[in-house]
Amino acid sequence: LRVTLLAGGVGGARFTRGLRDLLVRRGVDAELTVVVNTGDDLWVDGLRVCPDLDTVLYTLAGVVHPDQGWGRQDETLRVSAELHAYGLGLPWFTLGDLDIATHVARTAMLREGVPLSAATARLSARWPLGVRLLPMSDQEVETHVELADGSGTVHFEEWWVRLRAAVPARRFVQVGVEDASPAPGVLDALASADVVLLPPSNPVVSVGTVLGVPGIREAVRTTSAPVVGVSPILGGAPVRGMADACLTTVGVETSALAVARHYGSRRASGLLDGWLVDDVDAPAVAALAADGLAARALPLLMGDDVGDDGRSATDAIVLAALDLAGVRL
Ligand code: GDP
Ligand code: FO1
Ligand code: CA
Repeated sequence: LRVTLLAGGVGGARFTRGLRDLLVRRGVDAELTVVVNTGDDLWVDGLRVCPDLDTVLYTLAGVVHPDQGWGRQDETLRVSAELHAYGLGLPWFTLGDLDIATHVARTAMLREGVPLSAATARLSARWPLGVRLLPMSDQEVETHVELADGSGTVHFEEWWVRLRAAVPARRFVQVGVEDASPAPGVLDALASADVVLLPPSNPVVSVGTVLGVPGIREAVRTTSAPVVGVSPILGGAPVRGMADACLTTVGVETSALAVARHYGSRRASGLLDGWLVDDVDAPAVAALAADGLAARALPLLMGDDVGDDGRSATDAIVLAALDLAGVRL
């Protein structure tokens, strides 16, 4: 079973981990590929930091900080403290010691001319991930945010982390995207997939950014595989983070139905064949069916506690997504 996912950070990472673990437990021979957003990437003191790639990497490796959802568990901040003493670092962006080692390793490879996709493969090789991690592109693409109050433009991470998305965004700009191309393996992973999944990820600055790389949207549209997404919006609000602020900027209502319509039904030159919504959004199912989308409502909070049926909430979401795609395990 070949499954290709388009993902951002925490939501995409947790879903992919659940999918991988379920397929392993059921003995399904699977080839999983995650195409990860790199629009959040930034340079800090000469180091290339790739928040979403690292979140997926650490989550699949089992070394992610469990509460934060990003960064390493058992992290220390000695290097950052030393950098701050030199007047370096970003006061609003926490980089732990173990995490910095990843950025040093990656940057060393990039400076030798190794493309990001190959550097990511080498970082991944350290752990038995059971998933192929691909950056959306080897070229640098950065999401910048034009502030609505006219005070200027900031990097997406500064808007999200320092400003907590509290200053409305007028526009998101994907700097460098026109000159970017999909990383090696991305188009093939979409074309040759049996199933394409959009896990719960930010529809604008994670999945939207991946789809913005020339060629990727078309590859999702034209793959022979069914394309099924999981709503990151439950009952009119994101589960975590400020995706509502991002949706407002692009003129999309913060609802499971509006996000599905934003992606569009493949029958109407959109991307989706199926869409999972939470039980609280069950009334959207009929509206989605009228749009030509297979939809189902079930609890969409990804929890790992196992119930009486031996399944976790994440397992049930993964199984429902595969089921909508016509794969019964
Ligand atoms: P980020 O890069 O860390 O912000 O992560 P993503 O791009 O993967 O986006 C996270 C999105 O996933 C947010 O919009 C959340 O609302 C959503 N999300 C997080 N946890 C859950 C969950 O348990 N269930 C669902 N359905 N969505 C979730
Ligand atoms: N998120 C924060 O809220 N605060 C941080 O200081 C922070 C640092 C950070 C460092 C490395 C990394 O890989 C991720 C980091 N994140 C941090 C998480 C992350 O960048 C954002 O939550 C997402 O990119 C938003 O989509
Ligand atoms: Ca992110």
